[in-house]
Amino acid sequence: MQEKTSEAAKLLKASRHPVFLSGAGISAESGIPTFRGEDGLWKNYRAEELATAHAFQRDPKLVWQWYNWRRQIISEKKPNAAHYGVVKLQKLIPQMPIITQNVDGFHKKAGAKNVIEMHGNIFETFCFSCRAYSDADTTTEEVQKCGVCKSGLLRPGVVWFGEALPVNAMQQISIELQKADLILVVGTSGQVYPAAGFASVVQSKGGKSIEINIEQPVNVDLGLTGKAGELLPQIVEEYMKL
Ligand code: BV8
Repeated sequence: MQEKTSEAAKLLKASRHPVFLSGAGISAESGIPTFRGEDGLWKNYRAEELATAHAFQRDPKLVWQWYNWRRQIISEKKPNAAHYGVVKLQKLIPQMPIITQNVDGFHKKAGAKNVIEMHGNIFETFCFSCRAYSDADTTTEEVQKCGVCKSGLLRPGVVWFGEALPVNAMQQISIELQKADLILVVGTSGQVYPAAGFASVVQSKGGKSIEINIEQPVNVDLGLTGKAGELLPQIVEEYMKL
């Protein structure tokens, strides 16, 4: 595998503007369940039953408590070697933005800069009706009323299925993808759009794609099969030899 991590380092070194894209797999070694894996979140729940505005309107308490359960898990865990590997890589390639589908906040927690949390952050909360952000306690069992409009219910600050992504995040991402000549994709099943289409945007402009996944990556210029927590630090090591 050293040959591949060295090849990845060379591609990164030769790149003028690489972008980094992560999914739930980069937090797997922190002990946070992914969505579609063997022990994934969606194994016991259906995304449509929980991660949608309709689900929240139908049963706000169920959805709120599901996010409480996930926040509890995340707050007991910490970033892993993969997150710290990306921070080291970004120190070597400061122009590399980190686009993440994850809502756990672990890239920022590990010290990464220029992080675009395209699906929001599970520890943020805003009002379902007036959309005012709230710093209310997110550990309560009960769904809380908005302190601004007094009528709406507070919801997690994440992007649900069927919801548009934050405008500023999408604007930033399109600027980065236009400049990108390489994309490094780590720990995503590539099932969720628009993130799942980012690699083909870069490739369609003649850019290169590298992917790290425990399952063999396909349709990429360079695929590394293995754990992000092992491979990312190895790529950094190889990069520093160049
Ligand atoms: C939108 C927040 C439009 C909530 C999430 C085409 C174009 C546009 C939209 C669509 C489209 N087709 C369908 C859609 C709709 C939909 C969609 O994509 N549906 C899918 C299911 C087909 N998309 C949307 O609704 C998006 N909105 O496009 O809006 C619009 C415009 C205007 C007006 C209205 C609407 C919004 C999508 C956001 C959904 N929210 N999360 C929450 O977290 O509860 S998505 C959710 O899935 C998470 O954010 C997660 O990050 C994301 C993707 O999953 P992955 O990260 O890939 O995780 P997964 O478990 O699947 O895979 C983990 C991978 O890691 C695996 O491959 C595994 O092998 C690997 N792995 C495991 N361990 C390791 C590892 N790899 C390396 N090392 C390890 N140790």
